[in-house]
Amino acid sequence: MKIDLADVIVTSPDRNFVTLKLTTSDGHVGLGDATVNGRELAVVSYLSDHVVPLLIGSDPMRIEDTWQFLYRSAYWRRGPITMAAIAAVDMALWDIKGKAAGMPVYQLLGGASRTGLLAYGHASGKELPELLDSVQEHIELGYRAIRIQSGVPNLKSIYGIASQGADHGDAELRYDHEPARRGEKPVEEDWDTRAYLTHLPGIFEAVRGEFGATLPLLHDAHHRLTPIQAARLGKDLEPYDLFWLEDCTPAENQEALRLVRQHTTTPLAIGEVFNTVWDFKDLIRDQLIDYVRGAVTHMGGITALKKTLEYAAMYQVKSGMHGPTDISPVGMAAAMHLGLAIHNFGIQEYMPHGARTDQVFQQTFTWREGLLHPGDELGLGVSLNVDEAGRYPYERAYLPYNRLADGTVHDW
Ligand code: EZ4
Ligand code: CO
Repeated sequence: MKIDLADVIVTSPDRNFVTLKLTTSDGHVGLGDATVNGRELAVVSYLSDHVVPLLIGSDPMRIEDTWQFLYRSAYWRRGPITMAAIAAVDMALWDIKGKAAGMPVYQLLGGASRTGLLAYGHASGKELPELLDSVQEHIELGYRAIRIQSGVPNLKSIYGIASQGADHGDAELRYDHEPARRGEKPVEEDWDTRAYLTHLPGIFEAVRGEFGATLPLLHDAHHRLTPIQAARLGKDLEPYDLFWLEDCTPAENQEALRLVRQHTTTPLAIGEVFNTVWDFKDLIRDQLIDYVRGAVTHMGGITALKKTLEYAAMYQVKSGMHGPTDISPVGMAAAMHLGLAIHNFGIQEYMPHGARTDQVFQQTFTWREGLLHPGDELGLGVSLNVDEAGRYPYERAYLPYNRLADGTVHDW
């Protein structure tokens, strides 16, 4: 069997997605997600200009060898664009191997270690009543774990608040709080760490007061804090027993987490922007985190994330794979197959895609009683309707960014 065709498909049903489609000489089709939110066309070029010519004629069964070849032969290693491109190839090859073997991918990875994947959803509100309604809605949707994001007094627009979509004229689009906005320039948002740190503990107190002590609650600080600010937040949130505090400091400096860890027992999750095991190595080895947020799409594929998670398992660190709507249905399926198979699964982030996205990508996963399951179709279980995809050409879109009151650019 050989790879005959490699197509890079860009489509923008509810948002931009980049998908690699490999077709083999035996007629098997494999799909891989290569979406990097706000920088999609860079991955398109990396794939079409540099990777596709290397794949044509090669053996699709050699997943590990292809990964090592693409990683090492480029000479220039790591980075989000490179690793998303490698991830797409890797996913597509697992998809093909599953179809050729007559099995869903999770079977190739060792089989199911559980009946389904605990998933968390995103509740948010500009003000407390809107947030409490949103938590209630998520409970009714079946979520058994819920992320809590709140507006902050005097800040107009911040990360993670779904209802702000309407403020930017996108009410009809299901961006929710996954806020890459179509347009020529990124939307500017505002930030004030002091106001946030003062406000947030009261929000958690109110949510616990309303919904009780047992519901697992999560929070994303989205890289905006210094280590000592993050340490204070972790301590202040201890009475509310968080499942995790996510991305409390910028991810580049692994050492920052040591200071946070010394001060708080609030569990820590990090790594949605990481690309390789090297970004996680010290954090795992020194037991500075509890959950690995890496996505299959951004960590170089199933092959690479599986190795990272097996390393994490030695330190009782669990998976918490990134699952916003900018991970395509193909990337989500890959996450579900991997999460079902590994022993140290923790939780899966899950936001439903929009209706147009579901028309472009036919999915076969199930969502029952708060648990996800990738289904038992062969391979990853996702197919792509190329004609439907073609109805939604790429539209320029950027993630927002932050400025402080004095105009200084801040982490978003
Ligand atoms: O901001 O996926 O935990 N989830 C997140 C996401 C990220 C977006 C960036 O593309 O932090 O909402
Ligand atoms: Co996050």
